Amino acid sequence: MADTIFGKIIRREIPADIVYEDDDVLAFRDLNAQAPVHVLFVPKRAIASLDEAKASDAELLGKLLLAAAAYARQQGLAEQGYRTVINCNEHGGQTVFHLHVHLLAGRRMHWPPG
Ligand code: D5M
Repeated sequence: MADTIFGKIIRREIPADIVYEDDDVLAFRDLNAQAPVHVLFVPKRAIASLDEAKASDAELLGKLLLAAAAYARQQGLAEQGYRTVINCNEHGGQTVFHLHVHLLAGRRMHWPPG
């Protein structure tokens, strides 16, 4: 797949406010925060979108969600709650084609989302 801005962040070619890292996942603050806490969880092995994910990506996708949940718990965000979002393709609002999970917290979320 084509390189993206998130690939550059993973390779440390451009700066980001990194809040979590393990062998498979990198998490950093969203530049365009939509909530008091807005962190992006990104797999180091890039998948362009959720639509591109394969059965062989199941473990990596699970790790991504569990990393977001663990971070939220560790930051004391879980009791009040939070939202995770994966935007997919144009109508889903995806702008960076390296799959990522948004973790939004610190305010009450609205439903339905816009
Ligand atoms: O989300 C892509 C998100 O990525 C969007 O909320 C802005 C954010 N973004 C874009 N460039 C950067 C950098 N350089 N650092 C941090 N955050 C960034 P999507 O779901 O694709 O619309």
